Parts: sequence; C-alpha cells; structure tokens
Amino acid sequence: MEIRLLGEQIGAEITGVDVTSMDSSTFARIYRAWLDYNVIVVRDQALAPQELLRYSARFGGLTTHIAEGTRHPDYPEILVLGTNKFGPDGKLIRDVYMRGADSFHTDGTFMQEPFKATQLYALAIPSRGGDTYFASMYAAYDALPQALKQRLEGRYGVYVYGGRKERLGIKPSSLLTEAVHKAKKPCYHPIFRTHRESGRKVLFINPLGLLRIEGLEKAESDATIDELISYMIQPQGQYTHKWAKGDVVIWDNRCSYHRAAGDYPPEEDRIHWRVSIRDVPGTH
Ligand SMILES: O=C(O)CCC(=O)C(=O)O
Ligand SMILES: [Fe+2]
Repeated sequence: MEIRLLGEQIGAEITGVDVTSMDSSTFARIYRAWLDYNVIVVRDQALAPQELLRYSARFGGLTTHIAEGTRHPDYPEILVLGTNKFGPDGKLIRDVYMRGADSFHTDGTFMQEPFKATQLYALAIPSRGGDTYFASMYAAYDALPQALKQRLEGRYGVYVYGGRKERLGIKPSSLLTEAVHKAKKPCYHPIFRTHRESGRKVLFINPLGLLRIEGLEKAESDATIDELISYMIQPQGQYTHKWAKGDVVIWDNRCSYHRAAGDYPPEEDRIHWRVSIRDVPGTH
C-alpha cells in the first residue's frame, strides 16, 4: 500500500489497497494518514452498500442524517446524493443539484456533536465539473491575527440548521421535512476547537449555519463572522478532488471545510452514496 500527499497540506491518495479486506495494521496506517492529511482518497473501488458501511464504521460510529427524504431505501445510514434532480414539471430542483455547493462548510453544526467524518462513494460522475473543494481548518486557525484569536478565545458560535442561509439570500432546503425546520434548536460550538486526536486548534465555523457569536451584540457579531470567513480558505490548505467513478473519499469533518463545485451539466448524472460518521471516544 502506498500513501501519496495530493495537496500541499491536505488530501492523500491511497493505492494498492482493497477497502473491503484490509487488515487492522493496514487500516491503522490509513487512519494515521487521515489524521495527518484530513482527506483520504481511495480510487477504483466496487462497493456494495454493506461494504461501504463496514469500511466507514472503521472510522467511528455510523449514524443517520436528518435529510430523511434522500436516505437509501434499504440502508438508512446511506444518503443518496444527486438522484431525483428534476421535479414532475421537468424543472431542475436546485436543492438537489446545489447540495453542498452554496458555501464552504462543515457538516452537522446543527447538532450538539457535529459529525466526525463524512464519506462519499462515487457511483456516477459527469463529463466535466462537479469537483469537491476541501480546505484545512488548521490552516485557517494558523492564519488568524493574534489579536483576533485573543478576542475570541473561549467564545461560542450559535448555530441552527441553515440559520445563516437567509442572510446569504438562500432559501431553506426543501430536502428537510417541515417538522425538522420547526424543531430547530440552537447549538453552541466553540469558535476555536481543539481536535481530540491531533491536539491541534482549528477555526470552527460554518457560514451556512452560524447565526451569531454568543456574547457579542449583533453588529459586532456580524462583522466578526465576516472577518472569520475571510480567513477560512488558505491556499496552502486546499485540495480539490476531481472525481472518478469508484472513488471513496472521507474527510475529517473536525478539521476540514468542504464545498461542492455545483457547476456540472445538470442533464448529466452525478451520484454519490454518503455516510455520516460520529465520534466514539475510546475507539481510536
Ligand atoms: O457533493 C459534494 O461534493 C459534497 C456535498 C456535501 O457537502 C456533503 O456531502 O456534505
Ligand atoms: Fe457537506
């Protein structure tokens, strides 16, 4: 098995491995590389749903996602991305086509414990476009001016699902049921989190969900959020994934932002199975 760094700091490709049958010492090397490089790419895999779930479960606990309407009919821990893209009137459904493409973000900030990781497995890939962009939260934290770090140390961000989308002029997603929208309960996450395993600090923000910074009045909170957003993406901390069918890509959602490019020909298929993984301390 070989491990090759793809970006300057993040993104690593693993070759010479079959994710369905590797032993625990091989997986330990992959897991180590994942902690070091945030995003792990394995190419050319042919996976049944159970095989994707079994490989994903080696990274943490499997969990369902609240976007019920896009769950796999037989495997609730798998979401199917990119299918049913056109409505009965033949029009493109923006929320399906643009899913994950509105902004760089981190997944699950609407929950007390955001996801540890997200894994995507590519079933169909368009002839052009449709990349996924990744960026390191470590690089973002490291780029912050010292004074800003001091000013915000110990402060919390207040999140609800899609909470900030309105401010960005984006409608709430139709992929969630009405009940889920109504149940929105704010969650609090430190602006600076320390990664449980690497011990390194990250800038933890999600522009789509972050409503305000606790303890700051509105104008200052809005201005500070904009300032933080301006540091999110650092060139040396980026990796762009160009998909091929059979790619399995997992990102560490505790230290990586990501965004779908949302730019492929809509009449072509771009379909992924997606698995959300939660942190289970004591297992790694
Ligand atoms: O489709 C993609 O490239 C990424 C979508 C996304 O944001 C996600 O699956 O969490
Ligand atoms: Fe996402």
